Amino acid sequence: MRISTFLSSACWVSSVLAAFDLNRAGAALKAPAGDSFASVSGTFTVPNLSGTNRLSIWVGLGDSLEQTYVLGGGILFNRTYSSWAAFFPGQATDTTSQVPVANGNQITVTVTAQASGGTVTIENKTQNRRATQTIAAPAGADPSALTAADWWVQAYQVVPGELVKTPSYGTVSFTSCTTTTKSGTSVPISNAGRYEIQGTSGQMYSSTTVSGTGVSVRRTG
Ligand SMILES: *[C@@H]1O[C@H](CO)[C@@H](O)[C@H](O)[C@H]1NC(C)=O
Ligand SMILES: *[C@@H]1O[C@H](CO)[C@@H](O)[C@H](O)[C@H]1NC(C)=O
Ligand SMILES: CC(=O)N[C@H]1CO[C@H](CO)[C@@H](O)[C@@H]1O
Repeated sequence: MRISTFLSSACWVSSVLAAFDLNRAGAALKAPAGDSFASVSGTFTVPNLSGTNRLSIWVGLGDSLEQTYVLGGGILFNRTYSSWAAFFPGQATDTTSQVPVANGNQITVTVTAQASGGTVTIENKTQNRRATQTIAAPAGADPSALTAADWWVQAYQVVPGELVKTPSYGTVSFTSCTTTTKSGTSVPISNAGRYEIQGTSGQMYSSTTVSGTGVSVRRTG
């Protein structure tokens, strides 16, 4: 799979206003100045998806709000469900054979930065299956300077050049959203900026809310 977009720094706003990203909804949290994230975690329930439109639900640590480099993992629906881990722009590893995914499963993703890369643990809590991938940082990435923690519902173009589309996902809620920074502090999720999936002519395909404990993304449009 390919995560083909970026978050422009111009998109960053406080939690009061939603920023518009072409294909992701959810939230991004900035590390305090001079600090960076050591880990991020989040739990969600896999929605009942069908049809030909694709969707991924994932948790990550990015180098900046521009997200040139992102260590993360989660699930993808592309006619069938799979699980994956990646340090983008490096190639994603398909982890489905270790952690299969089904509608209704409760999935926890934990991402940890390490000296030369990081680990992504995907756990199917419903059946107590988990797998940890250790992933080397791609060229140019600095795993000790990951300053954005993210929880995403990502849409894709089915036909390149066309508007993104999503299957009907209802509401995806990330719960137990936690972060730790290198200096050992925890940044409240309530400080996260919200993002929405927007079509090029302004249609909104999501409505994101951030609370004290989590992020909820409801499909609209
Ligand atoms: C979904 O599957 C199709 C066909 O195998 C593939 O071309 C496409 O890249 C996949 N999309 C994602 C987001 O992985
Ligand atoms: C999932 O949705 C399909 C319709 O798209 C429905 O037929 C099926 O019963 C649903 N499954 C569950 C477990 O809710
Ligand atoms: C990986 C794995 O064991 N997946 C399971 C997660 O839990 C659900 C519900 O028990 C199972 O249906 C999956 O097979």
